[in-house]
Amino acid sequence: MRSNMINDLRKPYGKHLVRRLSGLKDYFADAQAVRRILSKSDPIIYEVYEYDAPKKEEHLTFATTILYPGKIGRQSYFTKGHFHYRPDAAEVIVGIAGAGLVLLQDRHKRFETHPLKPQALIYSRPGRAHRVVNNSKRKLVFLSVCRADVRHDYETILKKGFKHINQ
Ligand code: S6P
Ligand code: ZN
Repeated sequence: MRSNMINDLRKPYGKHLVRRLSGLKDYFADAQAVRRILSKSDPIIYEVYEYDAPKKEEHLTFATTILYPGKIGRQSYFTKGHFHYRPDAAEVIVGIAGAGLVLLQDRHKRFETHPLKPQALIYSRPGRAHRVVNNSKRKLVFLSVCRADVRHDYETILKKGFKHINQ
């Protein structure tokens, strides 16, 4: 991003990450379905465009995620989901296109779900892990904003799991 303005958040900017099933295989519950799909192809589950902010507390970082529709067994495609290592780092998630769900969970497994759709804003309070699920038939696009010095804790979700939503 060269200027301080983005005209259309649905278009590419910043760092581009592509998350395929092979990188998410341990997150989905149905290992057989994962193996069956991977024997034929390695579908893209989601892509992220992330503003490359200086990793300093005075900066914010933001990212646009495009989460594709699809299923692995009975589970709809979802983002890995993570806690922030800083327990005081909150996040805002805003719907841009399509519809889905935001799952929020704290370290005591207290769990909430919120519908995500264009113009909906979900506040992931400090100490909450967040995962987004695309349970629709269309692309789901959303923006996330948080402080730029956060690091993501994926390990806890991988080991202890998120409450599953099969739909
Ligand atoms: C970052 C924010 C998002 C996610 C992105 C992908 O704090 O929550 O930009 O990184 O939606 O999800 P995940 O769980 O693979 O990082
Ligand atoms: Zn986050």
